[in-house]
Amino acid sequence: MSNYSTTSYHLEDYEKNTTYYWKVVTWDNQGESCEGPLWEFTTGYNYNEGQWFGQKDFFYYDGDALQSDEISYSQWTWLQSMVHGPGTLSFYWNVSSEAGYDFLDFSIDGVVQCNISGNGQWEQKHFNISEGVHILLWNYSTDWSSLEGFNCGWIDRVEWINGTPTIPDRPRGPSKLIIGEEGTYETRSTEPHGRDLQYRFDWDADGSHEYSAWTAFYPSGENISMFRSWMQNISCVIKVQARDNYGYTSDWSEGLRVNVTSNHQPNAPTISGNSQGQVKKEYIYQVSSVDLDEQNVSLFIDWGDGTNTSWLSPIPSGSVISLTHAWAEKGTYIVKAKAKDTMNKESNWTTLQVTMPLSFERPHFRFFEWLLERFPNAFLILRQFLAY
Ligand SMILES: [Ca+2]
Ligand SMILES: [Ca+2]
Ligand SMILES: [Ca+2]
Repeated sequence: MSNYSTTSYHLEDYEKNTTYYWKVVTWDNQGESCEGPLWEFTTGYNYNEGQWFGQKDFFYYDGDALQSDEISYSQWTWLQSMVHGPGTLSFYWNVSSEAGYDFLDFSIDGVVQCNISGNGQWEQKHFNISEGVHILLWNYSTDWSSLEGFNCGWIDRVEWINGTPTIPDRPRGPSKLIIGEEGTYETRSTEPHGRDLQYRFDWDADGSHEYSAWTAFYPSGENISMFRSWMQNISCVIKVQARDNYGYTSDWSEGLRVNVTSNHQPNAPTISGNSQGQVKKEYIYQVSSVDLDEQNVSLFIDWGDGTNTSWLSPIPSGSVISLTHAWAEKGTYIVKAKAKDTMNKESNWTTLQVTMPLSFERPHFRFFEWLLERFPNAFLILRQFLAY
């Protein structure tokens, strides 16, 4: 049967002494599929043909339950199933029998785990099943005398939970990247039984899907990371899933949207500081550059006198660096500065003309100019001072 969207399936009629094989294949709406391990169970009977059957008169859940067939003294009737561990088994059971003499018991690989007898209540049992193939067997048996109650056992709501890895964390990493820039994306999942896990990413989970290869196996709960860069402008959602070595696969994680854009050159730097000064005296210049991609920037300053800073250590975009320089000889110099980002994309040059020494008037001369402007009536007097 196919195209079931529910998580349970009722098999109505069982043939006695028959082994049933079944396997669950799931697929999503993208056509990706995975399948669980092959299961089987066997209906049994003893020489008096006692067998288990489904009935709808007495049950714990969902309108039906398995019931052991009518048997007589010193007989038994059993139901067997095989599972591929690891996983967790749970079921409800009940019995109506001669207390202390006629039993319903449950065994794993031939070892009885528990039994019930008398007139019971529906009771749930849990078992953690270890790795590998295991035989589960429910058996109702009578002793040589006295049949009481309904003289049978019931089983209902048998559930098997694979050791499925938990859904991995949403990938952690940069949501903005530049073409060619590598992003590191980290995640983790845990496996209920502590077994190792491997991971794969879907680099385009809301688009055409692009699955990475499965990673190597890592311990359950350990952070893992994967690198990725894109070579074109793109906006995509990345997701991750985990898988154990039995092929049990988690659901996909929540997505992280990543926007990949072209790299912008840093802005031409700004330079502030004196444009005039005296030789052999140190002046402070402040330089900065902004990178639109918020990448760190390195600055390069050419002092125009044959010396330069070479590329300085990267600093955050927009932060200011202070540098001192002194010029040894008189002259006019063109100071130039440029910046580059972490992908070595360079800005345009910024220039600043610096004159050494300053060809300005002497200070006292400027003072008189100031006086002339402020007190024009003093002009004649001042002319005398200035020897006109
Ligand atoms: Ca049921
Ligand atoms: Ca008995
Ligand atoms: Ca940039």
